Amino acid sequence: MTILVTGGAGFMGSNFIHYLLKTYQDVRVVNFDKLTYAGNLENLRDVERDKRYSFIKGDIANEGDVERVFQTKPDVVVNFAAETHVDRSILDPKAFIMTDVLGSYTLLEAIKKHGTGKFIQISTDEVFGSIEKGKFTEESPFEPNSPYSASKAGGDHLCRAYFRTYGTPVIVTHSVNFIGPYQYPEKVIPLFITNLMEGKKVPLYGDGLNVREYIYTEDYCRAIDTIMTKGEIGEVYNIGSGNEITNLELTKKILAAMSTSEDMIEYVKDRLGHDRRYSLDWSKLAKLGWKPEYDLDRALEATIEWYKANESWWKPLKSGEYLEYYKKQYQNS
Ligand code: TDX
Repeated sequence: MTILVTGGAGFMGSNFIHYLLKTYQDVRVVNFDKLTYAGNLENLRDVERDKRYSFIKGDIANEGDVERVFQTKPDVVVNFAAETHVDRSILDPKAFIMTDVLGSYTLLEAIKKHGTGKFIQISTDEVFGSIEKGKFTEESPFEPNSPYSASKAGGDHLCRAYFRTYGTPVIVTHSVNFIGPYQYPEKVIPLFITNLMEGKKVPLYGDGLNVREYIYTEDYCRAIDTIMTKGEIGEVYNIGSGNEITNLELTKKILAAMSTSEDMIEYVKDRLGHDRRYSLDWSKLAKLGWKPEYDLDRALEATIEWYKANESWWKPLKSGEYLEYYKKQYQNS
């Protein structure tokens, strides 16, 4: 079986490639990645000589690149390729529209032409907007609030439309926030852990009372595998964990786990359009036999340990383009 993983050099894509190669002997994994700032072949250094693995550089929004990668005749396509950072989408939305909307369209067109067994769209809880109480189900309406979530919503709508119109074998997945190894140090958890390791303060947005739900990388990979093997074409699946926490509580947990004082918190200006809370009902996925195994404390412990052991992975990332981005991000505050 050939599995095409787009965005395989990114955080979740590379975790999923590791998972596939560990779990399945008889598999061929094609990693198709544009290698933007968030794509890093270092994430896959340990598998690059594995005969079951290959890498093709290219952009999901480029028809020629996509045509080339479909010559590998994938049985399954898992679309991890995306621009994902909300704050970057606020500063500069265009890349999000190009990759998350046009990229999804280009892949769907290629599948219309070449066919594949299943196309799994990786998406987010953010497309549903913010919810004060209760949980979003797969039927909740899309109410995106950032250029990032609007772009993801656009890609997801195209998936639905291609299934309805052309019978393209699409499954859309929406997930809560991730926690785990190889996450680029712009997202709150790796940013805070690595800042503290460097003796820097952690910038907490607004009142710190926004709520997020976190799933550990390993649990998430098993969820995608469950959907890949047992999910029904044309369906939508939410992936959650029940691990909900405010940013402030999360920050305090990180500070305590790293034996640092709460003086290291720096309250900064709130994110524009900052969603208050995300929460997903994932009972539909549970019916396929999946459940998460990591609670937040265990996930956090494993993640902090990984960042401590892999300073040589993240240190080089916190330079160059990264510093330019933070200059823009904080220039008016
Ligand atoms: O410096 C920070 N300070 C801070 O308080 C950063 C980067 C974030 N935050 C807050 C904002 C959010 O309430 O922490 C929370 C989490 O922020 P992010 O890690 O940026 O994630 P979020 O905005 O929730 O979006 C994430 O989850 C859904 C991913 O970035 C998306 O790609 C995914 O779809």
